[in-house]
This record gives sequence, C-alpha cells and structure tokens, in this order.
Amino acid sequence: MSYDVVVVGAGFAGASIAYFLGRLGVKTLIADLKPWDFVGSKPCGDAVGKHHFDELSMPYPKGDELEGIVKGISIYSPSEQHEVFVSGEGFEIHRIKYTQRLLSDAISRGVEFLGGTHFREPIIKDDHVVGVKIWSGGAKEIFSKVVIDASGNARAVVRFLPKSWPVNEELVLGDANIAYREIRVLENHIDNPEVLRIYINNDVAPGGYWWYFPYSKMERTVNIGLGIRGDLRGLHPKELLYKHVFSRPEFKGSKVVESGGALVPTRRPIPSLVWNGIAVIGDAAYVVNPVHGGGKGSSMISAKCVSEAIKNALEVGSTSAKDLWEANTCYMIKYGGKQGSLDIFRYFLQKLSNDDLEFSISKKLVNGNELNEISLRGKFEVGLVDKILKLSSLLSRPSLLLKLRTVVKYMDLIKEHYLKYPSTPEGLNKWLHDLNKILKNYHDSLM
Ligand code: FDA
Ligand code: GRG
Repeated sequence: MSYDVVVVGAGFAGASIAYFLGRLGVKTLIADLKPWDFVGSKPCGDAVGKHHFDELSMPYPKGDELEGIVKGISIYSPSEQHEVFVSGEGFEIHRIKYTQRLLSDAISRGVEFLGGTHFREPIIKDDHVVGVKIWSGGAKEIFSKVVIDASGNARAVVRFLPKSWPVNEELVLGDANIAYREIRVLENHIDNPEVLRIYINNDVAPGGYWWYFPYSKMERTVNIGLGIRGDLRGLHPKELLYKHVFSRPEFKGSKVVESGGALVPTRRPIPSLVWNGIAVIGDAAYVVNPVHGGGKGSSMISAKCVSEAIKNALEVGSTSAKDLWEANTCYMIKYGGKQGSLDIFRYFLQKLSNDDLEFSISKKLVNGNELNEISLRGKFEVGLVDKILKLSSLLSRPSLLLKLRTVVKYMDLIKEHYLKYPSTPEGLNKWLHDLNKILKNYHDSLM
C-alpha cells in the first residue's frame, strides 16, 4: 500500500492537516489508536481563539460542535481580590464532534481514515523516512512520500529518528505543564458564562494556573482544571485541584461528567517541523502558546504550513528537508517567533512570587488590552515598557523593575532571531547555536 502522505494521530492537529490535505487533493491516509467514535477525545479546556479560524479559513464550530461562546478572559490575582479583563472572541469547542467534522470533510475528498491502529515504527531508507509499520488487526507496512507525526505528547514517530535530526528534540519537564481537568455540572447557575476565568496563585498552581471555563451553551456546565510546572516532584494537579478548588461551596453537589489530565508543552517550537520525508505538527512539535498553554490554534497553523509545503514538494517530486523547508519559514514567521518570545516571558512569570503577582495585577501594571497585545504579538510595546517602568519605580519595586527590563530585552532579541530563521536547512545549525547562546545569556542573567 502506498500514499503521498501518512498522518499518525487524528487529534486536533492530525484532523486539521487531513482537512487541508483533502482540500489540496493529496493522497492521504490518517491513522489513530482511537476508533472513530473517540477520535479527538482529549483532556482539554476546549477554548480556542476565533481569530485562528478566520486567519486559516477553517470552518467555525457550529451546532453541537460549539459548546460555548467566549467574549473574554478574567485573570485573577492570588488573593482573587483583583482582576484584569482581556477582551477577545473565542469558542468552547466540542473536541470529538469538531475533530470528526474535519475528518469527515477530508474523507469526502478522498482521505482514508484508519481507526484502532497502532503506529509502531517508521521505515527509514537512505536517511529518508519512507513509510510506517503499523498494527491494524495485524502487522502492516505502508509506504509514503511523507510521514506526519501528529501523535501529540507520544511523539510516536520522531522519537525513533536519529538525535541529529532536528525534528527529534526531547521535551524537558521544566518546559511543560502537567494539567488535569474535570467537566462538571453545577447545582447553581453560572454568572457571565461567556467569560473564561484564570486564577494565578503559586500556592495553588505553582508554575501554572487553575481555570474555570464555562460552556455558555450548556446551562451550569463548566470545565475546571489546574496545571503546574512539569518538574515539581511530589505535587499532583488533581490533588491540588481537589484541595484548593473543589473544596469551595460552589462545587457542592456538582456532578463530574468527564475527567483526565495530560502534559502540555510550554516552550518554543522544535527547531524544525520537517526533515527528509517527515513532518511534525501539534503538540509533537511543541507548537503551544508557552504562557497560556493553548495549543489548538497553533496546531491548526502548523497543519496549514506543513500541508502547503507538502503540496509544493510533491509538485517538484522531492520530499527532502530542503524541499519541505517552507513549512518552517511559514510557521516560524506566523507563530514560532511569538512562541520563542513568550517562552522568555513564561520563564519570568514562573519565577514571580505571589506577592509580585498580587502587586502587578492590583496596580494594573499591564491592563487587559496590553495583555492582549503581548499575547497576540509576543512583544511589549515601547510605550508599555515605559509605563511599567514608571509605575514600578514610583511604587519602589526595584528588583521587579530590573528583571522586567531584562525580560523585555530578551523577548525582543528572540523575536528578531526568529525573523532570521534560515531559508534552507544548511543555515539551521548556526541559527540554533545563536538561539541557544541568547537563551543561556537570558537564563544566566535572571538567576
Ligand atoms: P492530541 O494529543 O490531541 O492527538 C494525538 C493523537 O495521536 C491522539 O488521538 C492519539 O490517540 C494519537 N496517537 C498517539 N500515539 C499514537 C500511536 N502510536 N499510533 C496511532 N495514534 C497515536 N489548548 C487550547 O487551545 N485550549 C485549551 O483550552 C486547552 N486546554 C488544555 C487543557 C489540558 C488539561 C491539556 C492537557 C491541554 C490543553 N490544551 C488546550 C492543549 C491542547 O489540548 C493541545 O495542544 C492539542 O489538543 C494538541 O493536539 P494534537 O493533535 O497535537 O495532540
Ligand atoms: C496551565 C499551562 C497550562 C495549561 C492549561 C487551559 C489551558 C491549558 C489552556 C487554555 C488556553 C486559553 C486561555 C485559551 C483561551 C482561548 C482564547 C480566547 C485565547 C486567546 O488567546 P490567543 O488566541 O492565543 O490570542 P494564541 O496564542 O492561540 O494566538
């Protein structure tokens, strides 16, 4: 059996690329461990920014694929006495139904779906991935011009590849969150169900946050979860959620509809989304917003960039790293640079004490619009830096002030560096070397 493309994993990223490849008329097979009825099921807060669908011409979730409308996010200080409201449109999306919608569209255009299928290992020939070994009611070999790893945190394909291939960079747990969530039906009505709530508190969720995301289309139903930095031994997000959150009176008598947890990569993307005969998208490529941990929008961006690069590579008749490379230049410009710079910000945020967080939110060092700008562009505008510097010096927080200066400088440096992402694979080693130097200098200066 042979295809142009085999996609391993039919989660949000895999289903998105199947959707794009179907529309590009590329002969594709997509396989997942899960049977059809469960594809797309994944512990998630289910929130996605609307702008992603507009920018990528993806269909909005509709009917029962849409569980809630989002009008903005309230971010609460550790005491919960102060909040910043970030206005922005989004959706609470039904993970299974929307994934099935994308896959159905792809199938109607000739993409083949194989459920209940276990990817076992890649087939590599002359330094090129040429196919996959799978178990699907029996051992099978399938050949293809490109294999796409969309297997999420399993990184089921790339982890078999040589370490010298830049698609195989391991995740360090300090660069991840471990997150757990439950979907619950409450006894009482939820106020402002179109506003998502994020609570930052180092005692409750060290290195992360806990969230309360109502499904506005489903009366009294809410997605509540908690994420902590991945390398904090002895702490468990489920235990913290039960201890600090579900013990509150508002959850008394609530019914658990669904529960589960998983790892969230919260770092810059892997150095390259493609190599010879292989592409990586979604969580397997660490394409997640490092500050808020949302990865659905960026999964779709990585899928779009990779699908177009594959289409063009197939046209020239070669799927080498060089011929697939435009996937990188597309992704790194659209989102990778923002991830790189927000990774710098994330590291700073994770070092702040509850006292610093309370101070920053209560004194409104950054308001909602400004936070939105930082989140959208991965950048502090010059006027904002001046404002914060003035406010913090007036209010005498010299250590915070000094650190923030460093953070802003390195966020800009990283952003500029991603703009210089190499146009061919030959430039990658030098670019990576320089990136690691910037990161080392930053970490040393924040010690
Ligand atoms: P995903 O894990 O969804 O899919 C991978 C697929 O590969 C699975 O279907 C799996 O079965 C399959 N697979 C794995 N190994 C295989 C093998 N060997 N053979 C065959 N198939 C295999 N993001 C966001 O935008 N908004 C949010 O609110 C949240 N909230 C959130 C909460 C929690 C608790 C977590 C853990 C994560 C989030 N995220 C999020 C992140 C978001 O869920 C994540 O970025 C995307 O779902 C990633 O989609 P992928 O398709 O890459 O991986
Ligand atoms: C605790 C790190 C950690 C992970 C938990 C709950 C969760 C994972 C992620 C939720 C992400 C989130 C807040 C989504 C809200 C949706 C929304 C309207 C986001 C607006 O942000 P965008 O769209 O961000 O500007 P991106 O980076 O996707 O463009």
